[in-house]
Amino acid sequence: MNDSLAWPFFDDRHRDLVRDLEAWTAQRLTGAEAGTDVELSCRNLVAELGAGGWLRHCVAGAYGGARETIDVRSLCLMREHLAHRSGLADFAFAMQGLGSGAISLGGSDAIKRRYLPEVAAGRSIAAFALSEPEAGSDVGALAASARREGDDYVLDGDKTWISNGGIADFYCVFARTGEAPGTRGISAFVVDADTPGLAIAEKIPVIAPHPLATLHFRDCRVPAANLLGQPGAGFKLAMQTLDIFRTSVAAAAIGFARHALDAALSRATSRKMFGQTLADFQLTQAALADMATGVDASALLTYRAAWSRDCQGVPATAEVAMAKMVATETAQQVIDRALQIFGGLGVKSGMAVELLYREIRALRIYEGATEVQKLIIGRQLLKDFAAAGSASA
Ligand code: COS
Repeated sequence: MNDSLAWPFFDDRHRDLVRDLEAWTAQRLTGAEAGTDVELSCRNLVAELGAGGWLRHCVAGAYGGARETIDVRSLCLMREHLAHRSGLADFAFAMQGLGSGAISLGGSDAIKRRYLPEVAAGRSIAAFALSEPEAGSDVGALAASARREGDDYVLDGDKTWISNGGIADFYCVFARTGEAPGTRGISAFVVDADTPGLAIAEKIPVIAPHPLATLHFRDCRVPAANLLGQPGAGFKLAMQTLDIFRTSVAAAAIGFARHALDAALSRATSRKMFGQTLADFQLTQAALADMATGVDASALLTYRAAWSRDCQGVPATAEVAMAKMVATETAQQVIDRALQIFGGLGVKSGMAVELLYREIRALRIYEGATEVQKLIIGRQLLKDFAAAGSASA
């Protein structure tokens, strides 16, 4: 079948990047990287990815990055490839980008110089602190506050489901500064992990382990220079960051799904049953066809969204939402189907499909649940329809 790297979304540098990453992962990601201490494993992976030069793709060129601006197609290809190999390596890579994204997009030159080269080198671990116990999908309802006192802001409130919580060296935190109600009264700040008043309240264990925590901010004082972007513009900064990284979540889902499809093909062609192999049954062939078609459809949507951003200069929010929704939902189905092809062996702890089955689930929820993506797509359609109507009237 057609190699997706030959698609017109990509340049030779993308093909070279994947080839080089493949060589690196074959040597470095042997399965041992996901040890029993997930925090330690993650720290090690960030350091390794940094030393290998891969994290340079998470930041802009002037601050230690690989290219002038973040190239979303590169991010996506890398996540697809890393996720195929190791969910934890993909996580470690992606969180460096998501966690520093608001700095790349909104930080002052001084803040960028201070944080981004360390992120790119893997010497500093980043985290994105947006969600709260009562504000997940409805970000505009967030309650954490930041009040101005002289040259500082003082933060109070709770953040939860924070990836890299507990191991991060800094957090990009979104808090209410009150310029206006709702989404127009939120600002973003970079907060060093050792700032007095910031505490890790709880580590959260999940079905596919990775560092995750609830944070408390109590009279947590940060310099006003740590403000990212304009006061009151934090919601838009969060959404712009997610426009980049949601596309890469779709790519990670494709990596998981491709891994499951490879495993299913290998199992189907080797498993003997009723005097033939599993792959000889038309039912199996139909399942494989559905899986492969779903993976390709997901990849086409994902790389269209990435290409739109890189080459058309548009945020492509609705296209990103389509990609995230379809790729994560499809990957769940593909992995479930692969597990079924493995039969009882599929649910045995430690089997690749069993790991993938646990790994994929959160992607349909984090960085905007499928239902939020539908809302974004539906609203954009109605907006376009109204604009077309008023233009033709
Ligand atoms: N880029 C730039 N600006 C954006 C934007 C984007 N992608 N999306 C929305 N905005 C702007 C809007 O244009 C609007 O601007 P004005 O105030 O100037 O009119 C403002 O932001 C508010 O937008 P909107 O009215 O759409 O906000 P809602 O409160 O209705 O929220 C959703 C919209 C639900 C889409 C948003 O809250 C969301 O994405 N929720 C999921 C959050 C999430 O992913 N959480 C996971 C965190 S990481 S694990």
